[in-house]
Amino acid sequence: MKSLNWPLIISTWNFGAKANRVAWETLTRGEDPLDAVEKGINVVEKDPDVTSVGYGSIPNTDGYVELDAAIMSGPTHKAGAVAALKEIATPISVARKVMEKTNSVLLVGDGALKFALKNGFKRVTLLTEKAKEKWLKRKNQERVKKVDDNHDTIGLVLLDSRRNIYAGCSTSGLAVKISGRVGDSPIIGAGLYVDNEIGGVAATGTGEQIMMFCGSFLIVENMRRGIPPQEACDAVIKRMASKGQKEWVGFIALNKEGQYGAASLEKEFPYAIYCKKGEAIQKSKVCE
Ligand code: SD4
Repeated sequence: MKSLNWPLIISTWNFGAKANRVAWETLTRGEDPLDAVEKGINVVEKDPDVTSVGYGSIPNTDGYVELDAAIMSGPTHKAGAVAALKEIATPISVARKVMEKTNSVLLVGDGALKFALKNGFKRVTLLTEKAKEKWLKRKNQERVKKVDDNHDTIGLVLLDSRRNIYAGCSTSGLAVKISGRVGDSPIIGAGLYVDNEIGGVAATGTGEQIMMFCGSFLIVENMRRGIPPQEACDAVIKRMASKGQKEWVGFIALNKEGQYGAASLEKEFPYAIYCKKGEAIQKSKVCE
């Protein structure tokens, strides 16, 4: 291969740029690539101005912030996830502990909180005044369908210098979701998926639709057939559209050669890339 396009990191949305920077610094310090994924995502989780991930997120119908997150390691083909987790600001870190310290993949609700506390995580009040105001405004509206920056998942896919692939995602889900609702993000194969021989994918958008198509898994399987990441994403969006699915979704994908792409339904979304050449924000390809 002529140009060695790795390490390479891609992340969803504009806030992905902050996550990428920290992930890149962590990686280039020689730390574990999983630390890079986790620390990158932590930055977005801890940012109170991001009201769709971690601390400061918009709560569910009952006024509680419930968080979903997952992490997956290519070399071990292991994953960990948490769903409907309350009172912990960094669910990606809890997901990693699930992966590394248990034989389980997914812990939910009270069990996930109990596990987090047992592993040294501190309880915090996740609801901020800003998020509460937004919640009050939206509470009586129908679920917001349009794409906006306040309402989305951080998904990060990383190809390291050894060409191993890792991915993580974290979200509070759809704003003002029904209490107990879990989206795609903690579901392996939906919100994210990694096959270390092929590539990695992460999703954003309406989780119900992503889950019903096993979206991230399907894109990796397309790439397995030799389809480049961009076309692999396009094909899944088109399949959704062909079945009359109209809720907004988006995917980012990265393969083992360091090729990447992103596609979304009807409306573009920004995603952030970071590699040796520098960093950039790009727009997803819109498919219908
Ligand atoms: C979910 N996929 O829970 C997440 C939310 C999201 O744009 O990314 N919304 O369905």
